[in-house]
Amino acid sequence: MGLINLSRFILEEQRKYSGATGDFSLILEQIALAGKIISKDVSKAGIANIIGEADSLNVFGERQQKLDLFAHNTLVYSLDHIGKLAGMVSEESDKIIEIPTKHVEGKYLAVFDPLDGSSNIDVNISIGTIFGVYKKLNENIDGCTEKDFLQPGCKLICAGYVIYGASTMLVYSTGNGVNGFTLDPSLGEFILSHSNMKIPHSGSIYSVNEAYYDKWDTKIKKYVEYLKNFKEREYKSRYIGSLVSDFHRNLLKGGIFLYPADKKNPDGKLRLLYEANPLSFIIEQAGGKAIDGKNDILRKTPQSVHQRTPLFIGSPFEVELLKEYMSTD
Ligand code: AHM
Ligand code: MG
Repeated sequence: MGLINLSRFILEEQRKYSGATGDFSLILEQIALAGKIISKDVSKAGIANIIGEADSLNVFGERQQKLDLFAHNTLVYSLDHIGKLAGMVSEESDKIIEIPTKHVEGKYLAVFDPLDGSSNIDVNISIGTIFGVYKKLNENIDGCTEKDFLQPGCKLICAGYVIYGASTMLVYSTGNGVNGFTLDPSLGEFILSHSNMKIPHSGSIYSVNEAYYDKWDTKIKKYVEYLKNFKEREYKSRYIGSLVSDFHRNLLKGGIFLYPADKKNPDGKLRLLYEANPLSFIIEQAGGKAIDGKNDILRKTPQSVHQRTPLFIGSPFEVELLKEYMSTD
């Protein structure tokens, strides 16, 4: 059988659903295009004199890196003119991104973290783009407000990520399983390389920033200690500090990623809308679980577009165990 490139895969998937208009496929194709452009620039970060901090701070007061801004602009530029979106939310913009009046509006909403793990850019470590697509709740009203984006993750129509690692991969789901595509640089095409991805029921990796141990709740401390002393399996600690990279490794190998609330970050660090939700959508589609300690991430209704959440995500066994620890006194 020949290679299956992303466009072919999208088209074949679309044909399975009568009534599919192809609207949504164009959004995905454009995100893939943005991923290729970002990948090209990330891969020459060391030589292109584009490493370094830009002057501005993002909405959280964190210093933005030049590649963050480039990735943000690339995604917006790839998506704002196609007539399929009513607005976008990006980690790099405090305000909702509206569709310029010269372009036609559509019925979908996109959310993204353009370049996650950005502190790893200038040390040549894998980083990624995380994205999600929702349908606008009321298609009869033009434009969009913050309220339109405050939908729980279970309402996502599509979610995915692009990882810029040893190779560039795009992994996505539209709610019918998870598929991964590897960028063939000689063709400039994403080729299906990981079909119907499933996370192992249990795995030997736990990923958490253990330097924050003293700031954790006792329950988290006890859970991590339990994993370390687990008799039936020897757990390994693996933490890159790039969510997409840590997530991708655990999806393939099994285990758990934890970013708990702590004394410094009482709501956790990661963002619900464009970090936790898309990855939780993927993990559930791959047979895994994602919780905030108590509730499923995908069932949380966001209160604001840049809301943070604690995140525990990975194999069912490790996440269920964590849930038990969190529910005991
Ligand atoms: P960013 O969106 O500013 O890049 O921050 C998110 C990143 C995640 O990729 C990663 O999981 C986390 O921050 C690491 O945080 P810490 O350095 O506190 O462990
Ligand atoms: Mg981020």
